[in-house]
Amino acid sequence: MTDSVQTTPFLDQKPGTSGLRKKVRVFQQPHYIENFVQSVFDSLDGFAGKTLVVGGDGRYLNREAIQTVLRLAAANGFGRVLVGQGGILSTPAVSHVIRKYGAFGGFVLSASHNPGGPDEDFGIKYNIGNGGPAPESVTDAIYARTRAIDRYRIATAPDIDLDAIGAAEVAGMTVEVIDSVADYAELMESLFDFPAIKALFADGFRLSFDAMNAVTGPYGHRIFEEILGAPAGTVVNGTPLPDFGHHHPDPNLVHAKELYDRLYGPDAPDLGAASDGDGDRNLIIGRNSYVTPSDSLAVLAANAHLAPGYKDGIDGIARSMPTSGAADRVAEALGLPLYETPTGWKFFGNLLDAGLVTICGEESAGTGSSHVREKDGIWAVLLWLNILAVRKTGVAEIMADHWALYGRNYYARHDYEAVASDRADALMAALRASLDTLPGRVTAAGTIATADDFAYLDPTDQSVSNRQGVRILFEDGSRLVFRLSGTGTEGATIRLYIERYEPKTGDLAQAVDDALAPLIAAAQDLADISGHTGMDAPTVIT
Ligand code: VG1
Ligand code: CO
Repeated sequence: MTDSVQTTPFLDQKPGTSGLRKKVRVFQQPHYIENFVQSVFDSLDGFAGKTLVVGGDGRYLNREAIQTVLRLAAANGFGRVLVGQGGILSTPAVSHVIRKYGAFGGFVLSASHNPGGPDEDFGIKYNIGNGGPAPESVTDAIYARTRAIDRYRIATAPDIDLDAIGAAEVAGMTVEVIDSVADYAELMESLFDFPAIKALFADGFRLSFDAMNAVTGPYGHRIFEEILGAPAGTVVNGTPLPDFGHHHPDPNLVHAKELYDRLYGPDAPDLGAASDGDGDRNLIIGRNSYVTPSDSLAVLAANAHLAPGYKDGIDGIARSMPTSGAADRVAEALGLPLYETPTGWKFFGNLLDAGLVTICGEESAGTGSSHVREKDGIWAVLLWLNILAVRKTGVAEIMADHWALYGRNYYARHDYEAVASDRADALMAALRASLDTLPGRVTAAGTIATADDFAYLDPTDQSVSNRQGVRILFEDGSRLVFRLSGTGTEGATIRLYIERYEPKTGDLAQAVDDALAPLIAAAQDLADISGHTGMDAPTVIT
């Protein structure tokens, strides 16, 4: 039986950088999830009888939200839904399953790296038929619909058993509960030299992979330990927990500190890696050798041809605007196009679909390729493993070689979290108002060459995205970028991205803090960060 339920709009259902993210208690309001999911369906055409994919990162509310999505999908006329066992599917796995089974689209239930639990965060993201996040045209339509919605359609049906693999039924619609890992593991095996990586582990190579009590636990256990033969214990924190064990599942130097200490401690493993809540991010640390995500993107692009899936080379590279220019140097050397997009994976989808690029990345620990339409944490670790297996050398040596060839982009990101929204807006407004006066100004870090608010013209559909971050470019190629986060759920987060290029003939072994100190001082001066925020230091440095 299907009911049409009357409802009234919630005015705060605006998707951000990556879907709708709010506190769990916001999502728990009656009609809240239903309104959003119905608004997604109301913004789409032609899905009657088609397949939908649903999965999440296992956080608090995941199972309940999945049952709700199933009832709405049935009432709205979908023919079939594929759901990960236990409600578990990583973001890249959802992307792959959509593509592999020709689904109409899918929902990822996750707030990614944000904490989980009854007092923490939840999220819903809709992906389209190419497997990637809905583009802005779709998220804008969804938001408009959430502000006008007056009814939703929902089936009356009991919960299905999410743990039992196999077919079930919700009000006449087929639901197939699928193995969360199998399709994805098969894809990885098609891209990488598994025998070579197996031999690496058999030789005693040690990986420590921190799944952060989040979605990549089952993927890591199956792929690294069961299939590739890494010893038990390679994967730590490998069981997805609804509250991620009270941690932030954010693979950075603050929240993955234990991993960092292990890699910089005595008897360190050869490679340390971690992924986030929904499995799309990756952190890479060699023995005594942290790799910035921007550098990791450059190294993966430069060495991708060593993996079977990329043996004929890559077509191009895309990076988000705040990501360092390290990948640009690789693109230039390889004679490949380099695209600079706004922050968020949704901007890579068109470039990948058009075959303009093969590898994409963001400074926020996201790298991926044309194999799916999301960033992919396990994929990045496997590509590193494949490269290490072929080059038969360590991470630190690979980095030193890379910088000796291309020069080094010293880089850091400073986050000022939980700033009152009006204060953060005032800082950005003042910066934007000063843009015209900046060129020619002399600072602690040298003279400013240009300053602008980044705008992106999508070369495939000519769509324009404005106000994507303030860029201040210095005469020596150094750069400061300021933007506000679009994924937080409390106040505002100011992100300051700092970059300085050192040519290969320069000093490639400086401490990052020292290399960036003059730029950090200039940023303070130009934006009056402490004056606006009342904070004298960032809350997180990555
Ligand atoms: C952040 C990152 C961005 C990333 C986004 C989603 O967005 O900066 O690079 O694409 O999170 O990642 P923002 O707007 O807070 O800066 V995830 O792993 O949360 O899906
Ligand atoms: Co994520």
